[in-house]
Amino acid sequence: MDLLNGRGSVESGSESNEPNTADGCADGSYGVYHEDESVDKIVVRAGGISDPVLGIDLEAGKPATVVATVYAYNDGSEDYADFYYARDAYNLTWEYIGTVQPSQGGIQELMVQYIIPDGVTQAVRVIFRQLGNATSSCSEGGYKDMDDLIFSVSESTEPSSKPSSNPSSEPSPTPSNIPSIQPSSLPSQSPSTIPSKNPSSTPSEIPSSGSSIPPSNTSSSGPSSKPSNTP
Ligand SMILES: [Ca+2]
Ligand SMILES: [Ca+2]
Repeated sequence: MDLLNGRGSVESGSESNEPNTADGCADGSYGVYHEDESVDKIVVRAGGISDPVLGIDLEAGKPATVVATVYAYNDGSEDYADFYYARDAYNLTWEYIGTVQPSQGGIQELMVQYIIPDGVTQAVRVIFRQLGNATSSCSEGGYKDMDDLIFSVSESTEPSSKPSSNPSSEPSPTPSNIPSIQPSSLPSQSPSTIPSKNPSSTPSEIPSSGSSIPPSNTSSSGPSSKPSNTP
Protein backbone atom coordinates (compact mmCIF):
# COMPACT_ATOMS: atom_id res chain seq x y z
CA MET A 1 0.00 0.00 0.00
CA ASP A 2 1.43 3.25 -1.02
CA LEU A 3 -1.43 5.47 0.05
CA LEU A 4 0.73 7.30 2.54
CA ASN A 5 3.84 7.51 0.39
CA GLY A 6 5.15 11.07 -0.01
CA ARG A 7 3.80 14.16 1.69
CA GLY A 8 0.81 16.39 1.09
CA SER A 9 1.04 18.13 -2.25
CA VAL A 10 4.84 18.04 -2.51
CA GLU A 11 6.02 18.07 -6.10
CA SER A 12 6.76 14.63 -7.57
CA GLY A 13 5.79 13.03 -4.26
CA SER A 14 2.28 14.12 -3.35
CA GLU A 15 0.11 11.69 -1.38
CA SER A 16 -2.67 10.10 -3.38
CA ASN A 17 -5.30 11.18 -0.85
CA GLU A 18 -3.52 13.99 0.96
CA PRO A 19 -3.20 14.82 3.72
CA ASN A 20 -4.26 11.30 4.85
CA THR A 21 -5.42 12.41 8.28
CA ALA A 22 -8.79 11.39 9.73
CA ASP A 23 -9.54 14.93 10.88
CA GLY A 24 -8.07 16.76 7.86
CA CYS A 25 -5.02 18.10 9.69
CA ALA A 26 -2.79 19.38 6.88
CA ASP A 27 0.76 18.53 5.81
CA GLY A 28 3.51 21.06 5.16
CA SER A 29 4.18 21.81 1.51
CA TYR A 30 7.88 22.74 1.52
CA GLY A 31 10.70 20.77 -0.03
CA VAL A 32 11.11 17.87 -2.42
CA TYR A 33 10.02 14.22 -2.24
CA HIS A 34 12.76 11.98 -0.78
CA GLU A 35 15.07 14.86 -0.13
CA ASP A 36 12.93 16.22 2.66
CA GLU A 37 10.75 14.63 5.34
CA SER A 38 7.87 12.27 4.64
CA VAL A 39 6.02 9.39 6.28
CA ASP A 40 5.72 6.74 3.57
CA LYS A 41 4.07 3.82 5.38
CA ILE A 42 2.54 2.90 8.77
CA VAL A 43 2.04 -0.62 10.14
CA VAL A 44 0.52 -1.61 13.48
CA ARG A 45 1.38 -5.15 14.51
CA ALA A 46 0.81 -7.24 17.62
CA GLY A 47 3.55 -7.60 20.22
CA GLY A 48 6.25 -5.32 21.55
CA ILE A 49 9.15 -3.89 19.56
CA SER A 50 11.49 -6.71 20.56
CA ASP A 51 8.92 -9.53 20.71
CA PRO A 52 6.62 -9.31 17.68
CA VAL A 53 3.66 -11.70 17.57
CA LEU A 54 2.86 -12.56 13.97
CA GLY A 55 -0.39 -13.85 12.54
CA ILE A 56 -2.78 -12.77 15.30
CA ASP A 57 -5.31 -9.99 15.59
CA LEU A 58 -4.62 -6.81 17.48
CA GLU A 59 -6.28 -7.28 20.85
CA ALA A 60 -7.36 -4.82 23.51
CA GLY A 61 -5.16 -4.92 26.59
CA LYS A 62 -2.18 -6.40 24.70
CA PRO A 63 0.98 -4.68 23.48
CA ALA A 64 1.24 -3.51 19.89
CA THR A 65 4.00 -1.83 17.89
CA VAL A 66 3.59 1.06 15.49
CA VAL A 67 6.16 0.89 12.68
CA ALA A 68 6.55 4.08 10.63
CA THR A 69 8.62 4.01 7.44
CA VAL A 70 9.98 7.53 6.99
CA TYR A 71 12.36 9.47 4.82
CA ALA A 72 14.65 11.61 7.01
CA TYR A 73 16.31 14.78 5.78
CA ASN A 74 20.11 14.99 5.53
CA ASP A 75 21.60 12.84 8.35
CA GLY A 76 18.30 12.69 10.26
CA SER A 77 19.61 14.69 13.21
CA GLU A 78 17.04 17.47 12.79
CA ASP A 79 14.02 15.19 12.48
CA TYR A 80 11.56 13.72 15.01
CA ALA A 81 8.65 11.29 14.75
CA ASP A 82 5.77 11.82 17.23
CA PHE A 83 3.39 8.88 17.76
CA TYR A 84 -0.23 9.12 18.97
CA TYR A 85 -3.16 6.72 19.30
CA ALA A 86 -6.93 7.21 19.47
CA ARG A 87 -9.23 4.55 20.91
CA ASP A 88 -12.15 5.60 18.69
CA ALA A 89 -11.38 6.51 15.08
CA TYR A 90 -14.87 8.05 14.75
CA ASN A 91 -14.50 10.31 17.77
CA LEU A 92 -10.84 11.23 17.78
CA THR A 93 -9.02 12.03 20.99
CA TRP A 94 -5.31 11.68 20.40
CA GLU A 95 -3.16 10.26 23.19
CA TYR A 96 0.60 10.82 22.97
CA ILE A 97 2.71 7.63 22.93
CA GLY A 98 6.22 8.98 22.40
CA THR A 99 8.81 10.55 20.10
CA VAL A 100 11.60 8.78 18.22
CA GLN A 101 14.56 10.32 16.41
CA PRO A 102 16.05 8.79 13.25
CA SER A 103 19.52 7.33 13.59
CA GLN A 104 20.46 8.28 10.02
CA GLY A 105 19.19 10.03 6.90
CA GLY A 106 17.02 8.50 4.18
CA ILE A 107 14.47 5.67 4.38
CA GLN A 108 14.21 3.78 7.66
CA GLU A 109 11.72 2.35 10.17
CA LEU A 110 10.95 4.08 13.48
CA MET A 111 8.93 2.25 16.15
CA VAL A 112 7.08 2.70 19.41
CA GLN A 113 5.02 0.21 21.40
CA TYR A 114 1.93 0.75 23.53
CA ILE A 115 -0.94 -1.16 25.12
CA ILE A 116 -4.00 -1.26 22.90
CA PRO A 117 -7.03 0.18 24.72
CA ASP A 118 -10.64 -0.99 24.43
CA GLY A 119 -12.33 0.07 21.23
CA VAL A 120 -13.51 -1.62 18.05
CA THR A 121 -12.08 0.81 15.47
CA GLN A 122 -8.95 2.64 16.54
CA ALA A 123 -6.32 4.86 14.96
CA VAL A 124 -2.66 5.80 15.21
CA ARG A 125 -1.05 9.02 13.98
CA VAL A 126 2.59 9.64 13.02
CA ILE A 127 3.88 13.20 12.75
CA PHE A 128 7.30 13.45 11.12
CA ARG A 129 8.72 16.94 11.54
CA GLN A 130 11.90 19.02 11.34
CA LEU A 131 12.97 20.51 14.67
CA GLY A 132 10.37 21.81 17.14
CA ASN A 133 8.65 19.89 19.91
CA ALA A 134 5.85 17.35 20.30
CA THR A 135 3.46 20.07 21.39
CA SER A 136 0.32 19.11 19.51
CA SER A 137 -1.34 16.28 17.62
CA CYS A 138 -2.01 18.82 14.84
CA SER A 139 0.89 21.26 14.67
CA GLU A 140 2.20 23.67 12.04
CA GLY A 141 5.37 23.02 10.04
CA GLY A 142 6.45 23.47 6.43
CA TYR A 143 8.29 20.11 6.31
CA LYS A 144 5.89 18.18 8.50
CA ASP A 145 4.03 15.09 7.31
CA MET A 146 1.07 13.76 9.32
CA ASP A 147 -0.46 10.40 8.42
CA ASP A 148 -3.09 8.28 10.19
CA LEU A 149 -3.85 4.57 10.07
CA ILE A 150 -7.26 3.23 11.08
CA PHE A 151 -7.59 -0.43 12.09
CA SER A 152 -9.87 -2.93 13.82
CA VAL A 153 -9.21 -4.36 17.29
CA SER A 154 -10.47 -7.64 18.74
CA GLU A 155 -12.12 -7.68 22.11
CA SER A 156 -9.95 -8.75 24.94
CA THR A 157 -9.89 -12.48 25.58
CA GLU A 158 -9.00 -11.88 29.17
CA PRO A 159 -11.78 -12.20 31.79
CA SER A 160 -13.77 -8.99 31.89
CA SER A 161 -13.05 -8.60 35.53
CA LYS A 162 -10.71 -10.14 37.96
CA PRO A 163 -11.14 -10.61 41.66
CA SER A 164 -10.20 -7.38 43.28
CA SER A 165 -7.74 -9.07 45.54
CA ASN A 166 -6.57 -12.42 46.70
CA PRO A 167 -7.76 -13.72 50.02
CA SER A 168 -5.76 -12.03 52.67
CA SER A 169 -4.63 -15.22 54.32
CA GLU A 170 -4.98 -18.97 54.23
CA PRO A 171 -7.35 -20.47 56.72
CA SER A 172 -5.47 -21.61 59.77
CA PRO A 173 -5.53 -25.43 59.92
CA THR A 174 -6.35 -25.50 63.58
CA PRO A 175 -7.92 -23.06 65.92
CA SER A 176 -5.44 -20.51 66.98
CA ASN A 177 -6.01 -21.30 70.65
CA ILE A 178 -6.15 -24.95 71.58
CA PRO A 179 -7.96 -25.66 74.81
CA SER A 180 -5.59 -27.01 77.41
CA ILE A 181 -6.24 -30.69 77.99
CA GLN A 182 -5.97 -30.35 81.69
CA PRO A 183 -6.55 -27.51 83.98
CA SER A 184 -3.46 -25.43 84.23
CA SER A 185 -2.97 -26.42 87.84
CA LEU A 186 -4.17 -29.49 89.63
CA PRO A 187 -5.63 -29.26 93.05
CA SER A 188 -3.13 -30.18 95.68
CA GLN A 189 -3.80 -33.63 96.98
CA SER A 190 -3.46 -32.62 100.55
CA PRO A 191 -3.65 -29.38 102.35
CA SER A 192 -0.54 -27.46 101.79
CA THR A 193 0.10 -27.03 105.47
CA ILE A 194 -0.68 -29.09 108.43
CA PRO A 195 -1.38 -27.59 111.77
CA SER A 196 1.85 -26.57 113.38
CA LYS A 197 1.02 -28.04 116.74
CA ASN A 198 -1.06 -30.78 118.02
CA PRO A 199 -3.56 -29.63 120.52
CA SER A 200 -2.08 -29.87 123.98
CA SER A 201 -3.60 -32.80 125.82
CA THR A 202 -4.04 -30.83 128.91
CA PRO A 203 -4.77 -27.25 129.47
CA SER A 204 -1.55 -25.44 129.45
CA GLU A 205 -2.24 -23.56 132.57
CA ILE A 206 -4.10 -24.15 135.72
CA PRO A 207 -6.44 -21.39 136.51
CA SER A 208 -4.50 -18.97 138.67
CA SER A 209 -7.16 -18.54 141.33
CA GLY A 210 -10.31 -20.04 142.51
CA SER A 211 -13.61 -18.57 142.28
CA SER A 212 -13.53 -14.88 142.42
CA ILE A 213 -16.23 -14.89 145.02
CA PRO A 214 -15.14 -16.65 148.18
CA PRO A 215 -17.71 -18.59 150.04
CA SER A 216 -19.40 -16.69 152.78
CA ASN A 217 -18.24 -17.60 156.31
CA THR A 218 -21.53 -18.39 157.70
CA SER A 219 -24.57 -19.87 156.35
CA SER A 220 -27.06 -17.28 155.56
CA SER A 221 -29.77 -19.64 156.54
CA GLY A 222 -28.37 -20.25 159.92
CA PRO A 223 -29.99 -18.81 163.01
CA SER A 224 -29.71 -15.10 162.82
CA SER A 225 -29.24 -14.70 166.52
CA LYS A 226 -28.75 -16.55 169.73
CA PRO A 227 -31.69 -17.86 171.46
CA SER A 228 -33.13 -14.96 173.26
CA ASN A 229 -34.15 -16.86 176.34
CA THR A 230 -32.46 -19.39 178.43
CA PRO A 231 -34.43 -22.11 180.07
CA1 LIG B 1 0.22 13.23 5.17
CA1 LIG C 1 2.89 10.58 3.93
